[in-house]
Amino acid sequence: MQTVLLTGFEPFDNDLVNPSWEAARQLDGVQLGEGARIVAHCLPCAFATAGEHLRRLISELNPAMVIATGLAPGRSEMSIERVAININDARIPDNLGQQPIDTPVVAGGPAAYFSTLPIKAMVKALRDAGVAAAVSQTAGTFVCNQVFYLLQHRLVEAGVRSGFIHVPSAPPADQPPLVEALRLAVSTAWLTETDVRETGGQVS
Ligand code: PCA
Repeated sequence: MQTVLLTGFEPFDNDLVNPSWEAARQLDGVQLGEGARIVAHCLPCAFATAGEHLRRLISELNPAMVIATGLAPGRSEMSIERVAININDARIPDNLGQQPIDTPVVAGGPAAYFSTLPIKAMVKALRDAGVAAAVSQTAGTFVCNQVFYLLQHRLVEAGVRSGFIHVPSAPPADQPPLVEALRLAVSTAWLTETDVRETGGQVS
């Protein structure tokens, strides 16, 4: 049985819950086809500890795919992230009170990494199911981008597909619940070998 590691984040910025973890934890143990199942874990929202937590999970679980998720306050759609950048620039302190400004995620690392998930197929599957979704060209410069960058830095050469999804605070009332949207995004990622060719671009 293969493992798809799915992470969410603990609450931050004085919130009491983080919808990314509320959705991810409900998918713990869910089967993806015959050969794989989701294992869900929560990451701390702290620059100093999130990466180490993730590194430990990856070495313990040896996952065949990793999808990290976090909350994007103010966004109203599922954001399938395309790119992680090598910069920390925190607008607010993290949960340990740290607020790095313009520091690299990995000193000397490449400027950016791309998601290795089938991001267009994921957006299409979500939209077909009535979920507002889009390719996002930036995962920000806070802890989510840091985790996304560290994930890609570690796994791109290992050939393990990985990426990041930002979830909205709450989907509009006429849309499927977040947990169903996340289940669909994860299963599409797992089951899609070759991404679909469909624009996810923006002019501005
Ligand atoms: N969102 C933050 C960090 C944790 C989370 O859920 C971010 O977008 O960086």
